[in-house]
Amino acid sequence: MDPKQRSIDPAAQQMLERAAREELCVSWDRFDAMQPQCGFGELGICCRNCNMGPCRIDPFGRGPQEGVCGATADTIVARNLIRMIAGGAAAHSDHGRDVATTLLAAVRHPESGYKIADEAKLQALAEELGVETDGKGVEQIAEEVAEICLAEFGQQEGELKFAQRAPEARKETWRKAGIMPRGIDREIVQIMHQTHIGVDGDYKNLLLQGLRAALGDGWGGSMVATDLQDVLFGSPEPLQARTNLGVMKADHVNILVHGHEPALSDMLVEAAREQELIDQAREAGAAGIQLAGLCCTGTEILMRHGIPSAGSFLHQELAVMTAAADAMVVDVQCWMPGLARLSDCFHTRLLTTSYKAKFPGVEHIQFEEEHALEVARKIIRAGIEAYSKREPSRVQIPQESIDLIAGFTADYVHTLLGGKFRPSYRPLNDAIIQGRIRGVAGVVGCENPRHKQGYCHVEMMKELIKHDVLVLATGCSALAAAREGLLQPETGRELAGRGLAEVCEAVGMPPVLHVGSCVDNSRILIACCEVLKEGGLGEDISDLPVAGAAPEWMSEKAISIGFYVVGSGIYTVFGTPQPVLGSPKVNEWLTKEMEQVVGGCFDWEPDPIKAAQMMIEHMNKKRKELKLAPMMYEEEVAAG
Ligand code: SF4
Ligand code: MSK
Repeated sequence: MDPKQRSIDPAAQQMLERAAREELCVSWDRFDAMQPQCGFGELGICCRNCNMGPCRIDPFGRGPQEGVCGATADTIVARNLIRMIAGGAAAHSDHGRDVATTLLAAVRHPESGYKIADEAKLQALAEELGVETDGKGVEQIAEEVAEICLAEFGQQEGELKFAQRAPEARKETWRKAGIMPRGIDREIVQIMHQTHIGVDGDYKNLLLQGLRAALGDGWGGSMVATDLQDVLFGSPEPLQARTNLGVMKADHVNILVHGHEPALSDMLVEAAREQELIDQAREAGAAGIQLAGLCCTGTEILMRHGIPSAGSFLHQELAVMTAAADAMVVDVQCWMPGLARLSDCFHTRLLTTSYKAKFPGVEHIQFEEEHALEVARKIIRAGIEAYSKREPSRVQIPQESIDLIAGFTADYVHTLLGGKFRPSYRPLNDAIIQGRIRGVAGVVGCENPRHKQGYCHVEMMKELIKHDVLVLATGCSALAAAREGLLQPETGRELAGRGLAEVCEAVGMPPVLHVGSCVDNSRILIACCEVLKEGGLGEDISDLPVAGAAPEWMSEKAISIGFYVVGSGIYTVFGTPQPVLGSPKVNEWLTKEMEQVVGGCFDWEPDPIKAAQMMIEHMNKKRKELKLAPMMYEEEVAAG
């Protein structure tokens, strides 16, 4: 296929041309080879939950309508879906647990090299969690906070501490629906139990448990991850960085760090700056060490240290194909097993580091928090060794790279809008109330070779900002926006509607704010809470003119995020449908009836412009319900 049909990014297109020329296989090729994909799987109507099966329901009504046990399409679809939620919530939340154990390692093992970077955030968190701080040192407070957070994961009964941050009205909704989350471990175990052969056959009951587990992720595991990462590695503040494959340097040792958890990547930042290692790189003939990120672990070090990002999910194989990636270090989530074979075609040393994420034949350097800095040094040395095996004649690094601003947290927005001396969300609320800003959209999630890479993210965001919608982006979505210049104040403002552009200009921000990695979608929930606290826009998140979208989603984590966002009362549009169309009843519940339960629901729309219009329509409806002023420049917007 023409590379231009596969990605909107010229750098990706160049690498795809190379792949075709050199007959290298990447995810897009494997996607094509997989066609036609299994229709039963797409519709969600195959079941392998016991050995009487596998069973599949005939979607045309001509064959079996029940599995061997008698499970209907509704049961099978709902069971499969909430097992996906369990997978996604587990990934985020286990990440959160790892951060809590890293915080413990930081205080119990000073030799680990970790330091507490944001003591103010630690103090605030301690106060919120009821930790007595008087007379205690930072280490002791951090230890107690980490232990309380760890206990949240296994909490058997009662309400999560972090879920108390939600507005009262929201908590009441959850209690009434029986979906106030307990510890995520319990919620996930319950999903696995409930979906076992011969347990729950009620699709609505199954979906409610899916919601409960997802809420335990968003208001539990992911939120713990975000908060403790800020404590340990520092709360991000807006900074300038660069992204795309062009950040790799032909004359440097290039070390790419890929995955999700900053425990290792943050330490690699420190190690890569050590003079001894830089000298070793120079002795090997390189000009220095270039560290660059991929996916969310890349975003973690981008927004805290300005380390460049080589790209998003679909860039991972393309980065190896530059023939200049000396080491690619992966931790957990979103690294493709296909990297193993591809890196063998080059000199790249692919290194796994987590006991949870290995691959046959791939070199493993075990990451241990207690010796984090030592492990990071070992990885850098591996990259330097690999550099000497590089074949300079094969190196082809695309020139493309672009500046971006990242690091807009819910906390920082206070200062950004209200100023250092009177931090406040008031200016944002006022801009929404007066009709300069129509509403706020969270455009998040992955990439997927099913779509032209980046196209849906970018077109949706352009349509939204044109209609005065402030966009918050995370993960791969934010990186797609960055590659198009949408994270630059000037470029972004040119594309924004007049009302939004005026606000952006007044505070010096782009109309698309990069708020972090996948787990940082929890920051969007907190931002909604802050807007409500500021007043004038209702009592509950479901009152706000806000919407969510995952236009190019692919992972189970995206489904969990979707469910906790909708469960928090936010209308959300997914690009392609979740695998539920095999049950019209489940589909109806997710896209309509769920709104009666939680005040939000899903929609599926592959066309990004239409999807953006659906989100805008939803915001208009909410504005009307709140009796807000008409949009200031509506006629200009309508005239294009
Ligand atoms: Fe078939 Fe029921 Fe077993 Fe699923 S649980 S494989 S539908 S018999
Ligand atoms: S990395 S989960 S592809 S956003 Fe978080 Fe990107 Fe999706 Fe992975």
